[in-house]
Amino acid sequence: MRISVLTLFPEMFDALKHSIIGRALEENKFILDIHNIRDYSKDKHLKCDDYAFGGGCGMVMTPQPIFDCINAIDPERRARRVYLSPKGRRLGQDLVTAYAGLGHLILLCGHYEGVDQRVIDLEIDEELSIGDYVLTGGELAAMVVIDGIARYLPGVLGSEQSTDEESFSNGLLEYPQYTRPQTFNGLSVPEVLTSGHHGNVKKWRLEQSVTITKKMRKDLYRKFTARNGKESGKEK
Ligand code: 4H4
Repeated sequence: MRISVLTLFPEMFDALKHSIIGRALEENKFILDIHNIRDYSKDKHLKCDDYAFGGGCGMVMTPQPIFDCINAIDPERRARRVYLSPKGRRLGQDLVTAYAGLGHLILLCGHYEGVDQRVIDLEIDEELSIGDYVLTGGELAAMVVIDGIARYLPGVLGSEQSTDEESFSNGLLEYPQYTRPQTFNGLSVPEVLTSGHHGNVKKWRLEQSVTITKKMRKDLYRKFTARNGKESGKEK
């Protein structure tokens, strides 16, 4: 998979050179190319923003540099072209896994009040939001998308990690996790987890997941019980 990013601040993506994503990039598990929109500006001062027609506060990113940049990256228009924006479709596990199956994903990062609508109309397939708030730029949103996708790409998560039993994978939030020491500040690990009885561990984990989901995400809980016809686990 190739992910191409259009941004005015390419150096922000140095943050992805660390940890699991950094190793995956070094091992070519996926390709990430970062493009500076400003390199494509035909303005003599390399301007990439201007005042909004109709007035109002804030600047808008001009269409020409973005248009030329995205078409230099994807001249045959084969990539899925996504613009990070508060007006977009909400990112969820379904979209993350769908994007992970793409050959080439382009992420356009807006700034200021966003980008000129004409470049969205002409060059963008869909707008995507990571949440109902307005950020100073789309770069952090793009990194969230990249991180979420990368976890589903072959070879990125080691054999000791898996996307199988984590939050949202079965429609529930994940159960509590514990590690050594067995007692910490007077608090002990639930006995079932050290019992060696795998069936009881599995049952306890499901019960915990259902209880946590019921408490924290009624929406997910309702979908889960509707799918499973009853309350599975000893919800409190
Ligand atoms: C884009 C601000 C579009 C406002 C932006 C608009 C998010 C988000 C975000 C910098 C850019 C902001 N990106 N999820 N939330 N005029 N990006 O806030 O369309 O409202 O992804 S606008």
